[in-house]
Amino acid sequence: MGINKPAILYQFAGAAHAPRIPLVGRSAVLPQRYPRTHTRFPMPIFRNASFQITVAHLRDLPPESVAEVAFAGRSNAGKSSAINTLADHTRLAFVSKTPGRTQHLNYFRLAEGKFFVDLPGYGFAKAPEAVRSEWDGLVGPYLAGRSPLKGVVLIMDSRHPLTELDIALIEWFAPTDKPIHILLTKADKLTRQQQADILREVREGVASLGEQCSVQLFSSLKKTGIEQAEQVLSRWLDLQPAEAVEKPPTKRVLAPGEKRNPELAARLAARKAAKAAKVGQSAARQPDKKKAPGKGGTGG
Ligand SMILES: Nc1nc2c(ncn2[C@@H]2O[C@H](COP(=O)(O)OP(=O)(O)OP(=O)(O)O)[C@@H](O)[C@H]2O)c(=O)[nH]1
Ligand SMILES: [Mg+2]
Repeated sequence: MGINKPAILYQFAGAAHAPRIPLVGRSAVLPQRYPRTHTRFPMPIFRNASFQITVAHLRDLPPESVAEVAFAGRSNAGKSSAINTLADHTRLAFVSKTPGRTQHLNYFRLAEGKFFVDLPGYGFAKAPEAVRSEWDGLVGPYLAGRSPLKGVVLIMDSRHPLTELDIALIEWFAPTDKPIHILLTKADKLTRQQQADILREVREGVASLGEQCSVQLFSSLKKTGIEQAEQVLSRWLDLQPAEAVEKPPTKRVLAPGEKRNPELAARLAARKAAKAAKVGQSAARQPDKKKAPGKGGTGG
C-alpha cells in the first residue's frame, strides 16, 4: 500500500486506549475527471481573515484567543488551500506542491479572539527529524490541551481518505470529546459517482464516533462545499457574519453641521465630472465597438 509507514505514529500515544475505528474498503487511485462546477454566493463570514502569528513554541500561543479551529491532516492534503478557500483569499495561508511546508502553527484571525489555525501536516516521511519532533513538542500537546480549541477540521485527499495516520489522529483526538469535521478535499479529481462512494465509505468508517464526527466533500479548486463547511465552523466558533465583518467604512460620514474641506470638495467634484465625461465618451463609442471584430472573444 502506498501509505508512508508512519514515521510519526508514535506521537499519537493515546491511540492504544481509544476505540478502534473500522476502516472500510478503500479505493485505489481513481481516474481524473471534473465534476460540474458550482457558483458561490458566499456569506462574508471568514472573509476578513488576516494572518496573525506563527507559533513555534507552546508558550507563544496567543492568550487573547477565545475560540479557534485547527486544520489538521496529512502533508499536502490541502489544509492551507482549504483555509484560503474559506477565507476567499488566494494567498493567506502558504500553499505548496512540496509536502511539509507548513511547519509551525499559523494563526489567522477571523474576528476578535477567534482564529483558524493551520497545522503542520503529518506523514511526511522525508521531513527532517527536527520537523518531526515538532509534532511531539508542539502539535500533539496543542491538540490535546488547548482549551480555546473548539474542534478539528481534518483534511483528507478524497482519493486517499482515512489513511493509518488519519485514523490514528482521530483515535487520539476523540477522547477530548471535541468535534471533528472531515473535509474530503480535491473532490474535483473524482467523478460524481466516486464522490458519493467515498463520502459514504468515510461516513461508515467513522460512524462509531456518532455526532462527534461529520464528513463532507470539498474542493478548493472548484470552490465546492464552502457553505457546508462555513455552517459547521461558524457554529463551533460562535461567529456571526456581522461579527466577522469589521472592515472600516470606506467613506467618512460628515458629522451634523460639519462642512467638507473646500479643497477636498473641489477635488471630489472634479473627479466626479471627469468620471461622467469618460462614461459619456465610452457610450458614444459603443456602436463602433460592436461592429469591430472581437479580439479573442466569443463573437465573430
Ligand atoms: N485539484 C486540487 N488541488 C488541490 C486542492 N486543494 C489543494 N490542492 C493542491 O494540493 C497541494 C497541497 O496543498 P496545500 O494546501 O499546500 O496542502 P497542505 O495540507 O497545507 O500541505 P502541508 O502544509 O505541506 O502540510 C497544492 O499543490 C494545492 O494546489 C483541491 O481542492 N483540488
Ligand atoms: Mg500547509
